[in-house]
Amino acid sequence: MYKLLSHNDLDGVGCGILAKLAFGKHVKVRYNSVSSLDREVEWFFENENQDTFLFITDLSVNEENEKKLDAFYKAGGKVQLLDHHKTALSFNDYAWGHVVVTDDEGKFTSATSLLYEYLVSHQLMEDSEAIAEFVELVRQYDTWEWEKNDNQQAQRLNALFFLISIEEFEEKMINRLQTSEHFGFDEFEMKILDMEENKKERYIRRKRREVVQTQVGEYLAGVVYAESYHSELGNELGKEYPHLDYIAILNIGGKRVGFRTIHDHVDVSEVAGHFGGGGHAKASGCSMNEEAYKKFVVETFHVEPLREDAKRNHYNVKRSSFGSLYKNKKESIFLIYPVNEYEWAIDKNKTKMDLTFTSFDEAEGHLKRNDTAWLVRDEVFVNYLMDEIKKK
Ligand SMILES: [Mn+2]
Repeated sequence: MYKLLSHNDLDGVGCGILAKLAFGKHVKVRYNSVSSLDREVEWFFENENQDTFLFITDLSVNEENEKKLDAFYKAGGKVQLLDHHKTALSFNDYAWGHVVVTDDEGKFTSATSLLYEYLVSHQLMEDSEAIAEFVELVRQYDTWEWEKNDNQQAQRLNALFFLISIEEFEEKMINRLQTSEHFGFDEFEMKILDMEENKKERYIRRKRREVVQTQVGEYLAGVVYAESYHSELGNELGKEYPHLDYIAILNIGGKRVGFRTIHDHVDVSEVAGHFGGGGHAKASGCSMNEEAYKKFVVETFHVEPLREDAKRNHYNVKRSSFGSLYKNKKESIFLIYPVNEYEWAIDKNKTKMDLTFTSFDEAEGHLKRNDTAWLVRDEVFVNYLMDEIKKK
């Protein structure tokens, strides 16, 4: 018998699907949240036949279970942990641990891609084109490579995963992978995926107007409440407000915080680690402990949300040689403009500020971080210019 304990996201369930394809009815699969895995491992030791081969994928265990697993392995037990999270690298110290963040070609791995490689190389499964395509979609989704590659199929696979129950998803995928030459969606799935996409876009548009900005330690965070679409939301908000170091997504009901960043200078697994959580450099999470609750909920509750930059302007646009006009809640007016080819300056209420910047983006970042200003609409800009002309 085999037992697989895996994460309850697409990558984790991808592992369950592979295990069922390989072992059929000889495997029991349980999906877990980050926090429920350790209970399942304890249950395994207390109740399961100790001849069972235990796989743990996409998650890692606490110190106590780490010791138990090692003792189990040393006493002849069969166990294999496969993970791709940076925070789990220390499990490579064990013969039963295999943690790889990037493969030999420098590509980011996922738990599903690691398990596929394991099963094929141990001759527990035959490789197939459809399965390899499915595994690659899961990997691209889990590592965000799909975005760079604009791989909509990977994004849609995850959307489908959230539209139906895990059981239904497993069943559909197992059938498809056993019978099709190539992986794809059927017509009905395509239709509901289109509808889902529109719904998600509206949701994210609304959330863009609910972000509050707060300093947490050395970083400036954007804080938003959301129960759904965490990955896409974190990414969209990060791009909308690039001056923020990361986005903290609060799920009050689940008492969880998710962290996302689009920046290379921030490692959100460290941010989550500070609050007792973990994850990847670009995506991580933690339980909402007292400190996180205070920082992200209590201290931000009365802060007004950020205003979006005006989007449909023709005249007041960013990086314009005529200058770009901003405003903030204190009714201060800011103009960012180039002084020469190498230098950008900011006028605050028509007085030049001391600092200068090497690029527009640097100047704007400074303005948004320190003065929470937004790009105003064309008509405000035009009035501003008329005023200037009148004075002259
Ligand atoms: Mn994963």
